[in-house]
Amino acid sequence: MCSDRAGERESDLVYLGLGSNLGERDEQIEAALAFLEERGVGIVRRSSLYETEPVGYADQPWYLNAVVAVRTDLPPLELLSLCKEAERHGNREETFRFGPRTIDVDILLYKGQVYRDDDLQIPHPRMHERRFVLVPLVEIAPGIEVPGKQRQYADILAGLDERKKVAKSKEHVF
Ligand code: PH2
Ligand code: MG
Ligand code: MG
Repeated sequence: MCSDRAGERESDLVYLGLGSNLGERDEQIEAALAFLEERGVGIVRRSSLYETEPVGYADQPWYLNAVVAVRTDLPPLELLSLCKEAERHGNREETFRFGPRTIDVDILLYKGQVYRDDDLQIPHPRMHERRFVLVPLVEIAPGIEVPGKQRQYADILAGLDERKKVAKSKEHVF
């Protein structure tokens, strides 16, 4: 795990966001990553785990969030299906938009490409306004750019108004 290949650029990889705010949060993130790895998704880099204040709907427990860089040959929609399978495997139950969940696995970026259809939008449509995504992303990919734009996510993060708390977890380490 976590092997780098010579000449591979940050933008050649796929970035997934993971989040959990119900149950054993760190174990559920681990289990989702193991599930993906067992099905051939190669984890190249993983961020620290972060304790994050809920965004979108405040009255719910704090989340653990992380971002991983992965290598996969799966096209976007097949990867999306696999992420959903990992969520079902993690006993995710549908609640409501922005509501609590045992595990959430989102495709953030896919090989520097833009992808849009009814079921999937890449880049993830809200990632650029969320510190709980951008802080771990920039930790593992400091130079990563918005697909098709010469704009770094690190700069977007620096200029973000959203002030929800995001702190490296001392309790939970990968
Ligand atoms: N996910 C949401 C809604 N709000 N807040 C934090 N801090 N972390 C999340 O992963 C998160 C959220 C819906 O996907
Ligand atoms: Mg999400
Ligand atoms: Mg999701």
